[in-house]
Amino acid sequence: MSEVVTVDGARVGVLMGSASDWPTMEKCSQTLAKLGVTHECNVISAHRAAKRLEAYCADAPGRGVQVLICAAGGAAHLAGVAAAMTHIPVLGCPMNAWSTEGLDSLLSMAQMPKGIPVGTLAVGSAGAINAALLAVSILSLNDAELNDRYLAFRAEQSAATFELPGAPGH
Ligand code: RP5
Repeated sequence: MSEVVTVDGARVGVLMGSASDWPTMEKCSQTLAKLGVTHECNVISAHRAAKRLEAYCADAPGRGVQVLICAAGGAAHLAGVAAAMTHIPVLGCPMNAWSTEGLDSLLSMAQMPKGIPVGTLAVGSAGAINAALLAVSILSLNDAELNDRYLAFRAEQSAATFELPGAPGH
């Protein structure tokens, strides 16, 4: 499917450079869903579908999308190009694609020249999940119910207990 998929009421747009990024970015989508954030997911490569990316970035904020999460690997330009084409916050998820364990993607996103920011997360699953949480944190600033859900999530995480079989006191 090459058409852009839009979701009514989506507040976050998750973009990937390739469908091969989905196994990692599915964790981002699952985290957004867990916190009740309506979102949409699309593969729109900055390199292979530049005009579609431009159209998406022009259209999404007007539909209510408030944060973009962009995942890409290799020479990962997706987040930077998206950030150049829209003023809404862009979070970058570097993928561990085919070489350098994702360092190439990390630097491509983190080393944006001044003027066009990309909030870059960690390589791989940790960054994918944290991008969702950071998007939730941003949206929570103007959404009391979402803020409550986010605080509950953090409290639950803090309360988690850890079994260490054989360790003193466990
Ligand atoms: C990037 O190249 C994608 O974001 C992906 O991480 C990587 C490999 O893409 P495929 O060759 O698997 O399509 O553009």
